[in-house]
Amino acid sequence: MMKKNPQQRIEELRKLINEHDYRYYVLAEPIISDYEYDQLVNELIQLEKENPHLITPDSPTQRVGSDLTNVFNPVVHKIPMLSLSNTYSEEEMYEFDRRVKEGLPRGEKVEYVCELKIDGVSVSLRYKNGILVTAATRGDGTTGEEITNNVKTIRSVPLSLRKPSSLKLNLDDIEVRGEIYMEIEAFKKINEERELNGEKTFANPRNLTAGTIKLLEPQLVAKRPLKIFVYYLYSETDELSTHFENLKILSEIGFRVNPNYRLCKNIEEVMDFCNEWEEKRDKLPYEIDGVVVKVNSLKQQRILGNIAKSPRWAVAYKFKAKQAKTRLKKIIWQVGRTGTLTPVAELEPVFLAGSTISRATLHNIDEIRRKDIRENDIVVIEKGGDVIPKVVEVDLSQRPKDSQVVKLPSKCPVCNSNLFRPENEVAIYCENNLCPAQVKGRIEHFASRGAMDITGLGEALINLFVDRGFLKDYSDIYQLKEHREELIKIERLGEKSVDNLLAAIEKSKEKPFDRVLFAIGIRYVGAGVAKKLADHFKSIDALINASEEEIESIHEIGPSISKSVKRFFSDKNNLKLIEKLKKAGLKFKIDEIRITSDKLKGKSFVLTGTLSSMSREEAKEKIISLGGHVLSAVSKNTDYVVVGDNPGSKFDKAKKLGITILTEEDFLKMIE
Ligand code: 0OX
Repeated sequence: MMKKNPQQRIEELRKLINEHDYRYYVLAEPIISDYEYDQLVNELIQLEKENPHLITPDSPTQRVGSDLTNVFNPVVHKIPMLSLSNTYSEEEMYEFDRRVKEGLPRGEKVEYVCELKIDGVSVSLRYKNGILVTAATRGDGTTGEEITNNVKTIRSVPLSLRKPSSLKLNLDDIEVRGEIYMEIEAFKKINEERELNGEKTFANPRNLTAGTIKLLEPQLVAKRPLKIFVYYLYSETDELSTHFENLKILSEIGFRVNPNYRLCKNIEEVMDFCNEWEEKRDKLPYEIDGVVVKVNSLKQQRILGNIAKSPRWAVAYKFKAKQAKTRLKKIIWQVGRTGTLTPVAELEPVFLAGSTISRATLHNIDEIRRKDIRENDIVVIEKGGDVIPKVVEVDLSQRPKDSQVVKLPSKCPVCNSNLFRPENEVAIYCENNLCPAQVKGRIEHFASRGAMDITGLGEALINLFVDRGFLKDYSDIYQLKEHREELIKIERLGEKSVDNLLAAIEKSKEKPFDRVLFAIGIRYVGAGVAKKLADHFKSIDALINASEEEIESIHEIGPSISKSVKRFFSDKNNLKLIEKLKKAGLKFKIDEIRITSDKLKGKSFVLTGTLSSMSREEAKEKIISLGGHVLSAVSKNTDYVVVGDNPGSKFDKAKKLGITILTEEDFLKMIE
C-alpha cells in the first residue's frame, strides 16, 4: 500500500481527534482509551512539526499550542449581548407572561422554553465557514473583549463545526452564545491547592471562572477545567424559526447544550419547571442560580424587542437564597476607612452555595438587638448572588443557658481611642482620624478599582508601606517615586514590580475629577454622588465654598451628604491633603470639553431614551465637541431629537412639533 501523503494523514487525524473530543467532552461517551487518544494526538503533533506550513488555526493541536498571550482587543457584538431582567416570585412570572401577551397580536399563542440558569460567565463565539474565529466577553453588552486564545483551550468549545448531512442549513456566518463555568468539585480542588500555596482563594466557581478567562496566558487557562453550555444561535445566512429548534441545531453541530431544557405550553408549565429545579439544584455538579424563560417563537421575539438592556421576550426566575445553619463563635468589631465600627460574626465554617463561609456581616448594633443575636447561638445564614452572607435568624431552641446580650465596645478595638455615636445614627465611630485601620482603609479605598484604580497597590502592599512608614496618608502615594531605591530593596518587590507600580501611580493622575472626589473618601459620597457633585460644582474650590443649601439643591442629595461634605472640608488636615494632591497633578476640575470642529455649530439637540453605542453623557460631550449644544427639553427651537430605546415623552413632543427625529444610526452618521 502506498504511504499516505502528510496532508491527507493530517486531515484524517484531525477528523478523528475532533470526533473523539466531541464524544469525550460534549457527549461524555468516549469510545477509545486515553492511551489510544494520546497516540493520535502525538502522531498529529509530529506530522505538524515536520510540516509546519500545514498547521491551521482549527487544528486540535492549536488549543494550547499557541504561546501567544492575550491582548483583549475590543470586539463590537453584531447584536448587543443583552442581560436578563430578574423575577423572584410566581406573581412576577405571571406578570411577565401578561406583558408578553400584551406585546403580541391579540389571541396569539405563546410557548416558552425553560433552561437552567448556569452561574458562569457569558461568552460570544463567532464561526465563519464553520471555523471558530473570535470569542468575546459580554463587556458592556455592546463591546466585549476578545478572549479567543483562552476560549480555544476549553475542550467542549468546537474549533470547527460538525456538518451532519441531514442538516439543511448554511450556517456560514453564525454567532453562538453560552456560559463558561466550572464544576463545584473542580473549584474546591483548585481553592484547596491555592490555600496550601498561600495564594488568594476565590469566593465561588463563577469568580474563579471570570478570573481564569481573563488570564493573560492561555497555557494557564488550559490547566483549569472550564466547560461551556451554549444557549443562543444567530445566523447571518439562514432563516431560523424557534429557540427550541435552535437548541437542537446547536447540539447537532457539535456544541454542548444543557440537556435540562423544556418546551412549555403555558406559564403554569413554566412554573412547574422552576419549582422542580429549585428543589433539585443541589443534585447538579455545577451551580445554577435560577431558570431562564424564553419565548420560543423567534418571530414573536422580534415583535417583542428589547427594553433598555434586556429583551422583553426572556426573563430570569431567580431561586431563593440558599440557607445553612451554623454556630456563631464570636462577634468582632471591624473598623472601616471612615472609622465606622461594623460588627462581624465569626462562624463555625459551613459550606453554602459553592463556598465555605466563616464570616457574616451583622450591619450594626440595632440589627443585632432586633434579631437578638448572641455569641454561641446557632444561626441561620443566607447567601444570595454575590452579596456577603448575612445572619437571617437565631434558632432560639438551641441557645445556651448562660448566653449574654451583645454589648457595644467602649473603645476602638484597633487603637483603643474613644468612640462616638452621632445623633440619629445607628453607626458608632472611632474618633481617632489617625487610627491605623482608618489610615490603611482610606489608602486602600483611594487606590481601589472604582477610585484612582492604581493597579498593584492592594491591601498587602499598603499594609507593608504603612508599617514601614512610606505612607502616612494617601497623598504620600505620589511621593513614592522619590523612594524608588529603597522600595526596590524590599525583598518581595524588586525593580520591575516597583517600576510597574510607579507607572500605575503616574497614570492614575489622568483620572477625572469625579473619581478623585470619590477617592478622597468623604463619608456618604459614593461614586454616583461624586459624579453629581462634580457635574454641578465643576471644581473642588467651588465645592469647598458651597453652602449646605446649595449642595442639597442637587437632585437626590440630602442633608446627610451635605453635612458630611461640609464636615470633611472644615478639617484642616483634609485641606492640606487636597493641596498636596493638587501639587502632585491630580484633577480637581472637570475636563473642559474641547471643541474640535464646527460641524454641528449652532444646532441644538435633545436626547431621549437609551443609546446602545454610548452613554448619554458621551453623546452630549460628542455634540458639544462638534460645536453643537444639548438642551434638556424639547421646544420649537430644537433642531434635532435623538431617540434611543424606550424614549420618554420628549419623543411625543418632538413629533407633535414636527422636529427632525434622529435614530441612533442617523445620529452616529451625523457625528462620524
Ligand atoms: C444562563 C443563560 C444566560 C440570551 C437572551 C437573553 C439572555 N446563564 O444559563 N443567558 C441566556 O440567554 C440570553 N440563557 C441562559 N441559559
